[in-house]
Amino acid sequence: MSPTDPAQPRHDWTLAEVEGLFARPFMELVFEAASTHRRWFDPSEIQKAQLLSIKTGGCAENCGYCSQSAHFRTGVKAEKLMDAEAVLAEARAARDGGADRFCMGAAWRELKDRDTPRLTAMIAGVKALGLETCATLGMLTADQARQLKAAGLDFYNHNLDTGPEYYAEVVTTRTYQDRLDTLDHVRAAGMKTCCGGIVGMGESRRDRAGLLHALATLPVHPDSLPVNALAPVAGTPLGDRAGASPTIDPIEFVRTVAVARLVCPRSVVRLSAGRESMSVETQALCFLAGANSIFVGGKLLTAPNAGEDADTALFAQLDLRPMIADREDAAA
Ligand code: SAM
Ligand code: DTB
Ligand code: SF4
Repeated sequence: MSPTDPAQPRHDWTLAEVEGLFARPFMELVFEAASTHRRWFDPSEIQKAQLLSIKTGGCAENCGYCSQSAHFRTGVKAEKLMDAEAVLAEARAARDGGADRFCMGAAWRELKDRDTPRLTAMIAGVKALGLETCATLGMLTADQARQLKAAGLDFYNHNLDTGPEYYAEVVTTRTYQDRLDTLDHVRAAGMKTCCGGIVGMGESRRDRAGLLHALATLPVHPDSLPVNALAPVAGTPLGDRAGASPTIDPIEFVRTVAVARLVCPRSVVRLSAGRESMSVETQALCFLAGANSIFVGGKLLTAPNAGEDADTALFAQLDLRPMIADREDAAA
């Protein structure tokens, strides 16, 4: 196909165009997103990824949603970086439970060089188990990114979180450009990117469009695109403001997934945080609108997740099958 083929992903979206997609009649939007989804993916296949918090709490950043920031009293205790052996035991259990990708998350502002050898050992060990490897460790230098890639890291997660105009309402200890710089280093090292954001933080639809516009105009679209619904955490600024109620209208959430599918047609779009409190019907609409990945297991990093039994029932009810990672591609 030629680079100008209209079926090919575009990188020249304007914010007005993305806002225009959000404003489409809902039925048209979902139909178009479902049609695009079928062009690139089998709509019955859903990827299963599993998370592990390898270093919990005590983070220097002040992300207003996060249970692990040292700036807020949330009841999450700061812990040390886990040993590689303990991480590998969890990875083996995740693989045996049906996960395909294992994502190691650390509550760090940035990776410190003194921790890199322990990380590279973990990554090599998880890779040797036959899992796709992913990590989310905060900011990386170009050299650190190369070291992680050499150890066998397939994906790096680093979210833009929200649109550029709303960003300073969410976090002030780093800039949008800091995030973009780390994503540049990840791509330059030859790793795939996992990059998305959170909805339900009090942002406007324009901010949600701003997030998806930022993702769709990256030099390379994210390989994985997580769409999180704010999981409100008491003691954080955004959690306290939200209270215990759901923070985003389910139909607006589905719209966000549909627009993500349309502007980043080849990305694997993941229903991430907040899925636990979504009905089967909302999840089904999300899968119809182009979501094709979930986090499995009873826990995300610190927040609860829909457990194995609920997801086995979900897959059976909706006739879904696990997506099998392309091993050769993952190893490339
Ligand atoms: N410290 C690293 C960082 O921020 O990049 C890695 C871990 S961080 C917890 C990974 C992502 O999880 C965040 O960028 C955010 O998008 C998402 N996240 C964290 N807490 C959340 C919450 N309470 N609700 C929804 N998403 C959340
Ligand atoms: C992403 O976008 N969502 C995941 C993963 N990337 C690292 C994390 C969700 C965290 C939810 C809150 C918690 O477990 O503390
Ligand atoms: Fe730290 Fe990541 Fe939480 Fe922000 S989201 S406070 S960087 S762990």
